[in-house]
Amino acid sequence: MKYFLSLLTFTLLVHVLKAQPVPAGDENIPYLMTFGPKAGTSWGDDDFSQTFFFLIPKNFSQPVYIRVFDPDVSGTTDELNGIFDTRMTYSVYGGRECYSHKDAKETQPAGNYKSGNMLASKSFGNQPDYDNKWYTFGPFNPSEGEFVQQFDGYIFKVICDGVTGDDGNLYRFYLSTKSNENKAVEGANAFAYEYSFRMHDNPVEVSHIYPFVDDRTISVKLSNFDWDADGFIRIVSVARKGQLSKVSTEDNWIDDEFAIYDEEKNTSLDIQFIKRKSPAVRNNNVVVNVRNQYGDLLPFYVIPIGGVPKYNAKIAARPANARP
Ligand SMILES: [Ca+2]
Ligand SMILES: [Ca+2]
Ligand SMILES: [Ca+2]
Ligand SMILES: [Ca+2]
Repeated sequence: MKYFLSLLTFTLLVHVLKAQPVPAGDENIPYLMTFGPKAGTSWGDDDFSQTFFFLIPKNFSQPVYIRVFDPDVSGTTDELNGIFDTRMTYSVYGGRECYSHKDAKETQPAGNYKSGNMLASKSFGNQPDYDNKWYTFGPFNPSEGEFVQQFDGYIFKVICDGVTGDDGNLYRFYLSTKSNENKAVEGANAFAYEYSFRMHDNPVEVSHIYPFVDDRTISVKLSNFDWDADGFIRIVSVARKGQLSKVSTEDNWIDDEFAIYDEEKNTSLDIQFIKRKSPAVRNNNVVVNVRNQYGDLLPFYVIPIGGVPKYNAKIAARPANARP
């Protein structure tokens, strides 16, 4: 029994270290969520589109694959509205400006948000043969992405757009070195500037999003959409023990602005999404973004930069803009 337990622990540990799903382990977010465009926004998606960026370190030269779990809109994972009559298109972009174009880094699917070269695209609807299964895009040579100096690596963009219908598509990604299984790309990461996701149904589960605060940031505006009557949203950081944020209710946005402490620069914030204990809120879809004082969006890395921030009581927190 003891041997079995240690083997189990070891297996879990290896799994965690090797895992590179999107959403990732520390986020504890069950699924990304995108609705068909005929759905009312009260279902929890404000714009029927989700963009994710995948970052591959410069020195990684093997081909990569971008895999989608449950790409279809049917079955038990997805959110039924009447009958399943929804189509989603997933498109992979690389090349010049796939990341660096300003429209690619905004929250709305507007302007040239599909910038760059389309490398692959596929639509899925009510297709039970893809239910709870993986679909694989690729192989892609890392150099087909856009080289971005700031990241010292190549970036690919994946957009999931609701094309027709009114049902909710739940899905996940995995950046893999293999076409038929999930094998992590060493040193890779993924990030989004707006996160549309599904909360757990189980009230004990806490989901997390980790915006990275760079050294230019002196204040942020955290916005959330369609929180329903769920629990509360709390911000933890190296200098913040647990600050409650404002929560939206049904079908609306709410903003919460607060100053950044000097000690939080070049660290990630931990935005915690804590469920109401009773009665449990089920099928809660939420959208979140964070902007700095210039209106620029903060990236949410699935593997938080600097690790998950831990509050340190010894840090004498002062607002960044209070320093001479
Ligand atoms: Ca429907
Ligand atoms: Ca499905
Ligand atoms: Ca799905
Ligand atoms: Ca909701």
